[in-house]
Amino acid sequence: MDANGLRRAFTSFFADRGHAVAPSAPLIPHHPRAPLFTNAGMNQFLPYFLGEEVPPHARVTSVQKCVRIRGKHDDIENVGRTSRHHTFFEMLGNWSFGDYFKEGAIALAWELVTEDLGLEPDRLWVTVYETDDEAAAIWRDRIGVPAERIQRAGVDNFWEMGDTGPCGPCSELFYDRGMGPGPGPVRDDGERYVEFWNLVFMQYDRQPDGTLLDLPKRNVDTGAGLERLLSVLQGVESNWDTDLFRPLIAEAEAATGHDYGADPEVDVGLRILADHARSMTFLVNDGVFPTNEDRGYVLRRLIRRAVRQAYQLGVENPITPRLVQATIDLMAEAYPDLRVNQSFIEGVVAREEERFRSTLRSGLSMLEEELSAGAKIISGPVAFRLHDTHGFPVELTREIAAERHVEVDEAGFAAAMERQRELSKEGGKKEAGEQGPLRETYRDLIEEFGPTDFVGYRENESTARVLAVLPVAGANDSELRHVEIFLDRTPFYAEGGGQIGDTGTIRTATGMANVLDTTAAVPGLHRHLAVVLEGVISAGQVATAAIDVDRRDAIRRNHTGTHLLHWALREVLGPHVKQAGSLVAPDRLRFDFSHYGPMTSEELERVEDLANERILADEPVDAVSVPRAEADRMGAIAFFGEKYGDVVRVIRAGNRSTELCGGTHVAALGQIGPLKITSEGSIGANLRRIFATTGTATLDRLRHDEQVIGRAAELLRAQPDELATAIERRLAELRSAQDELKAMRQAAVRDQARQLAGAASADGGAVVARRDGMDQKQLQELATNVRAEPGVRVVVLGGSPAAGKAALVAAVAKGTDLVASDLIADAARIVGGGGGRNPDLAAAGGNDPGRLDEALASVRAKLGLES
Ligand code: ALA
Repeated sequence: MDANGLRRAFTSFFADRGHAVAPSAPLIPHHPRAPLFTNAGMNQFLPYFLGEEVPPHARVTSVQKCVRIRGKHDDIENVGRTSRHHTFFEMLGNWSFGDYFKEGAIALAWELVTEDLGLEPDRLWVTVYETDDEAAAIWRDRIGVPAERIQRAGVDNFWEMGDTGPCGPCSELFYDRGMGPGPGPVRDDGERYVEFWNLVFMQYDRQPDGTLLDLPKRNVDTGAGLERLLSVLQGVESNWDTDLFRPLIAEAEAATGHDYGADPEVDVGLRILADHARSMTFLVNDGVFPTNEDRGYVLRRLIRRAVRQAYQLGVENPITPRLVQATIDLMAEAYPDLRVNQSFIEGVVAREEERFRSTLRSGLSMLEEELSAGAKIISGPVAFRLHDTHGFPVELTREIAAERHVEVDEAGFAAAMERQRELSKEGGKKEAGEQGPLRETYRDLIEEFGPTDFVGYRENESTARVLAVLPVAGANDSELRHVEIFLDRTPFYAEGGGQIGDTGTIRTATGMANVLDTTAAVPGLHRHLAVVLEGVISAGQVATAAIDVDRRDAIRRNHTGTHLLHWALREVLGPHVKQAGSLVAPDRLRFDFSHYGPMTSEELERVEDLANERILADEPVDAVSVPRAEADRMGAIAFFGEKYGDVVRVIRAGNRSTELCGGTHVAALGQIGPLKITSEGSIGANLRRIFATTGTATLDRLRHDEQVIGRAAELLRAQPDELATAIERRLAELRSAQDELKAMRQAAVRDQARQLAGAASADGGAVVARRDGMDQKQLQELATNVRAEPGVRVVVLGGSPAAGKAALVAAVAKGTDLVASDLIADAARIVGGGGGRNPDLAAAGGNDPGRLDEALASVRAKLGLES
């Protein structure tokens, strides 16, 4: 059985037993309590476990792509060194949300592995949580597993998604690869027993303070590692020998020129290349870019780690693109979107490799120098320089050092980073806000009344019932008029999918409130953030809820405009353009997307033209709700990072743009009005941001620009069309006036210089004079001009450039034995200052201009002149 066969066998087994088949969720999870990357099949079902949403099916199965780097489950250090750890892997799973529990889960798993997959029962071992007598009894009495092959363990048999969140005792299935009697999985620390399936009895929600709360229901969450199960079924020693890895290892062999199996250390490197090839490919495909933060940093570290492995195996040429290509060849059948994004993914990794390769060699030799000089520890500044100048993620430095049993001075590194952060004043700006504990009340509301009925696609004003009025979290007594209002039905759109929330009013027989914003308190529950302006509003009342229609219309124009823009960008730049975020507000729209360089002005114009062509064609916009698979057939684009259910809403904005979207839209494209891009720029590596306007906002902008141009033209007394010529003319005039002024000033200085020099012959070539109102620079210019006159040996000028300031300058001609700085040293002290050390041309300043004459007299005395 190959990988495709196993994926199919698993999901159809469960589908035949009443499970809905869910597609793999993206690697970027959606729920606020989810980990950084999707680390298990259960992540996408968090709202069902936590009781925030009612699951559409009580039984589900899926094949989920997972990444385990960072967070509670992080396997990167083990990759390549064991037969079974990967940064990217696929998890086969089945779920029960309050349906079957321990007995059902255990019976299903046993049936699948022993009957459908044909594993010999004699080779199977199971473990249960140390106190879980119930599970142990089911295995023994109901299934018939001999008691000696049921073992108990502590933390290893208690699975948790992260430091907080859903968790519960679990029972694991193991396959014995060995011969003869053995100690069993709990006592064996080698690789004899392959743990291939984990059945979690999900009952608790771990709180930040460590306590366990009961989940609303008792659930089942299972996960079988596709790669591990495959290695068992294919009768091979390790995951690396399955059909999921052999072709990748072969590619790594071809690229490095090393044979797999010849040298254990080289093998580790080849396996790391095969492993990282998969994780980088899938991460970029799901919208992650190499950057210095969060997910982007993890990706950067993966790519750089792979490049460094390749480099040490002697590879001088780019390797990541060919590894990505091999991965896609292998995985595209199961994940067809990889093929669509192939050239984009290759481009992203190639550019990251190129960036790193340019400094890799110098960085490695710097590190090598430290290590071979016998360093016991890599100092903080060295680790920092490797990071900052050579692009070595500190984890990489740590790994290379650890290979030589050397540590990194973590505190020193952190301090150096901190200093840099302070310097670039970036500190404190980042870090997402703490997600406060979910308020029980919201859950109760959903439980009692079900999700809010959103009627805003059709209605602007609706009659509704007030379900609850709560004080805004954190409001004090004097602000009690700030409330959160919950209705059974509402025309107010709750902020989501980039579209901002509606504003408007809610009235009842006894009061009126202004709605300032609408958000989802928990998914599906519309929260109207309002201020009560008249009387009171209380639960149970009938209310009239009315949105601000003009504002919503503007939002509609921008939202449909965003879809057209997305479509046009893909037409002009290519299908690698993926939405990475958007903001749909009444006055403008913002669209962030993946693309590797600035757009040219031709590209921007082309995008605008395409979008406006569609707008002028005035094609209708419609929304249909269809099963996800049907939406895929329609070619609908799903927004990156969004979560969608089984039935999705597809917006067809005219005949070209088809996207999944829950937002509000115009009825026909013509209603959007003129669409204009107002700016395009970078917001990170391979990430661009566009601002644009539609409808009257475009008109407002046009008027504003007209006014600015009109005012400028008026000032220049030109017609707007001749503005550029008029400005050029004025600039030329200005330049020639400046040249003239400069020439005149120079002539005046030369004149003054000649006058001053005239007196010099009487004083044996020395000039000492006072000139007020000139700054230091002008005094210097005058002094050098005087020095240039025939017969002048030395010039000392003093003056007060401004109130409270004194300036002195000395210039000495070549061939005299006078030293300019010495000449004015005493004088400078007299005016309360000091000055430069230059022997030919020295300047000094002070702040006691009242003693300037005295200071100049001291210079005369020094030169032996009469005062
Ligand atoms: N969520 C469980 C795991 O990842 C099944 O092992």
